[in-house]
Amino acid sequence: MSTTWHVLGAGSLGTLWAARLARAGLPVRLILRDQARLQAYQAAGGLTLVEHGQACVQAIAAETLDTPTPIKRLLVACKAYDAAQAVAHLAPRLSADAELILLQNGLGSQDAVAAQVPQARCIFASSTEGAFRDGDWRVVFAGHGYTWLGDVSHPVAPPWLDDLTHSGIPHEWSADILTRLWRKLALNCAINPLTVLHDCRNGGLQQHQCEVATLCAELGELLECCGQPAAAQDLQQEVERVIQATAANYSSMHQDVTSQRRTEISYLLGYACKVATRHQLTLPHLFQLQQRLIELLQQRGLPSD
Ligand code: NAD
Ligand code: KPL
Repeated sequence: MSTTWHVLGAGSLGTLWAARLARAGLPVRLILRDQARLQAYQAAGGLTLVEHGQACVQAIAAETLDTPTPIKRLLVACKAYDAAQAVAHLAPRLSADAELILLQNGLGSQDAVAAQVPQARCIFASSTEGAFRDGDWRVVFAGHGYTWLGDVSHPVAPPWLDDLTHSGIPHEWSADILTRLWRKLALNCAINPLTVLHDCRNGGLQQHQCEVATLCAELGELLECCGQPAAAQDLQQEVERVIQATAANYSSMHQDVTSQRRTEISYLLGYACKVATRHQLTLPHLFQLQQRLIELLQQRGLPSD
């Protein structure tokens, strides 16, 4: 009997995973905030996955945070700023051998979650897949990509990676998951805040090459200083490549600001600046970028943390 995949955070990425796992015949349960959300979900008749323009409804089982049954495998798909609190709520339900898979972008939230559940194995993930919701309980699979998973304190891959293979979730076990997360963080720091400040698509940054290059140099210095030289390698070239490859897209932070949603700034640029301060590094452009972004968020009435 397969272990049930409990999915905490029935948003874009969580439902994308849930829909594919359930489609492969694996046991999945969505964990919703409260009874009202559960009733709304049940009234909708399930979850709709839209892939290649085709919509498919699946009646995936759901429960609330307060359901008393134990949890052995938990996919945490909340935003970085919600993850630790949401997991703390579920801590009493976790079995002694529980495993958590943390899908959060950026850094900082993973340690905050792990601190809530010291007995559990926490597996970090970094994903280049893309999904968005185009309605309640509907998710659109927008960008095919890859998910790397790894465990900083235990290098052996878990056997349930086979579930991902059977579900068609492209993935790889990574011995250097922190390097992957740092590299993605650096890319996001070099691109996302500037797209917000210049109010442009990613491709618009081709008009701001000097600013991008200066940030890449400072981010490279930070990565070297905190023991991540591999994440610093050819950073500027990769940032330029991503800008070109995603020129027509708005960055996720730009989309959040446009939609008046809270950003994950504290787990991206905020985290980078915090680590730089800890290492007493002088990175004036990075700190100035953070200050400009915070001011813009405050002007828009959005949280700046
Ligand atoms: P989302 O906002 O669509 O989904 C998060 C969900 O968590 C929401 O439905 C929210 O209601 C729920 N939630 C928050 N607190 C909760 C609680 N206490 N109990 C129950 N549910 C709770 O976010 P997303 O876009 O799926 O992103 C999740 C994470 O994955 C982020 O860190 C993001 O950066 C990362 N990520 C997303 C994508 C993507 O394409 N969406 C791609 C790569 C990485
Ligand atoms: O991950 C991204 C995002 O928008 O969050 C890219 C496309 C790499 C830009 O930083």
